[in-house]
Amino acid sequence: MAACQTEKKEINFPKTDLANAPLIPKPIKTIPTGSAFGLDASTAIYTSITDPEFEKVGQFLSKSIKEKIGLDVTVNVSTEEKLERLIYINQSDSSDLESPESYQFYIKKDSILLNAKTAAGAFRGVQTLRQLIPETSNDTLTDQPMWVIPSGKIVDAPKYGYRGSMLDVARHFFTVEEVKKYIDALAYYKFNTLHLHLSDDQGWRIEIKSWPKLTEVGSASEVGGGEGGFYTQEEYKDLVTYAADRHITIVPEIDMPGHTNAASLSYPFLHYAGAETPRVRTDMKVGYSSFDARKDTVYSFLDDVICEIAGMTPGPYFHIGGDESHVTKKSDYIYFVEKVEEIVQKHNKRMIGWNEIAQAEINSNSIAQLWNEPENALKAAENGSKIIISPAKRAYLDMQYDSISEYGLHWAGYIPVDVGYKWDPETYVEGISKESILGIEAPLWSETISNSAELEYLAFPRIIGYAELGWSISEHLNWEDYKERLAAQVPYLEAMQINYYPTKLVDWERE
Ligand code: TNX
Repeated sequence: MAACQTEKKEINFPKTDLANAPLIPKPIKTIPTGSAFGLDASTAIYTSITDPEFEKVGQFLSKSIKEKIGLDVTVNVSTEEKLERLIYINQSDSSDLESPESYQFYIKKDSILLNAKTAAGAFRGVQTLRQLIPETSNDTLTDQPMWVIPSGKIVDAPKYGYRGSMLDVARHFFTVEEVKKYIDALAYYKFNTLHLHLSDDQGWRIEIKSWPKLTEVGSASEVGGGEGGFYTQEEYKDLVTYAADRHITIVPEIDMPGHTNAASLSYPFLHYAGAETPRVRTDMKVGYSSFDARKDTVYSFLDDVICEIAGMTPGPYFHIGGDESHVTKKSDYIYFVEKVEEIVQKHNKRMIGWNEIAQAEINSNSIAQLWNEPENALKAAENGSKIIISPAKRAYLDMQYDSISEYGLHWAGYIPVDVGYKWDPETYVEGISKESILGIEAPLWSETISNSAELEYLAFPRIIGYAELGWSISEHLNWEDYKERLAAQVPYLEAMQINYYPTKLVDWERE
């Protein structure tokens, strides 16, 4: 060291407690060491370069830091002269990292080490770090502003490999920008799946090149009489990529054989004799439409539709709906589900359907999504299928908070924020073992909502609780502790301009 170069000064950090950081979802283990890492203009991010996806995670972190506190932090730039502190995102083969989404943090005075096996794990870890960065800097510790991050170790992994939300873009259409905004918030709370309900009686929302009338005719309506809309294939692919950049898988759903009025209106040969005659529908009724399960042409049509959508969907799943086919004869329904399952598999996707599909002899590789009475899901689980837990009484984001809630329905009851949180998917459905559960999903049906502000009013804050139910171990699910951490989400929600229902059950940390 040159004689007149001053020695690095010790920074006198205030005492910190990593264990009390308001992280959601709560990590498996946090071991505080009482000191801190000072994020400042002399900090740089480095990542493993063995996998280019790790560098992308580093870029995501850098962009998030810039957005949150306005600080520029370089990624994998080695010429940084004044570099004093570093954040290293490391691809690690450590056997402590059990699942692909596991991660570990070692936060020390001069370095933050984030270990993960996969870029998805690193990305989940980065969300934890985003939550640890304070909104305001401490300007007295050194001669430049410093954002104080509590030191210690974090060991974390998700409880379930499937943690999702569903958005109904059929009852009301939501634009690409609106869906992206929702994806951003899902990513922040470590969700890994967005299920898009792309078709229903009131509208068909995805361009199918071989059957153009689906959108020419079937997309121009929605509940309440609005103009509807649809995603072109380019727009859908853009959404898939945007989600993938956040390690979120898109699950496309074409709901059938019921909920198909818009499709049958576009192509009348699809219509089933026992169903109501197709016409433009803008009401909220369910259970009156159906495809004709006994016509070969219906299956050629579906082969094209599933082929085109599967071709744009890198994720492993295709959701066939299958709910509320009240006018389809049971034998026709069963025949239909079994035929469509073959088509889905032919296009190399794993079938998901609402729990009614278990009336058919479905393959054990197919997945049933539980939403109402459990008998069908229990039958599916007995036959070896995995189950997605979405009970309407607990996990439906479109249920009103209370009797004076502005938006939403209440056929499954009211779901105040605490009721939405106080249950455990692992034990909620008697008879479904832990091993059978693929994960949890919170659906948002859109009969009563038509833009981001309304979507957010129903989704937030409840979706944040479902993030924790899907990720954190059962021992950590505790409303009293959670509601304190939830209150601390306000700066994030406000910065992102996310509308939320300010329930009186939570003492919100507002200015
Ligand atoms: C039931 S849940 C439905 C939807 C409605 C929703 C409204 C399910 C599989 N089907 O068609 O939009 O209730 O809450």
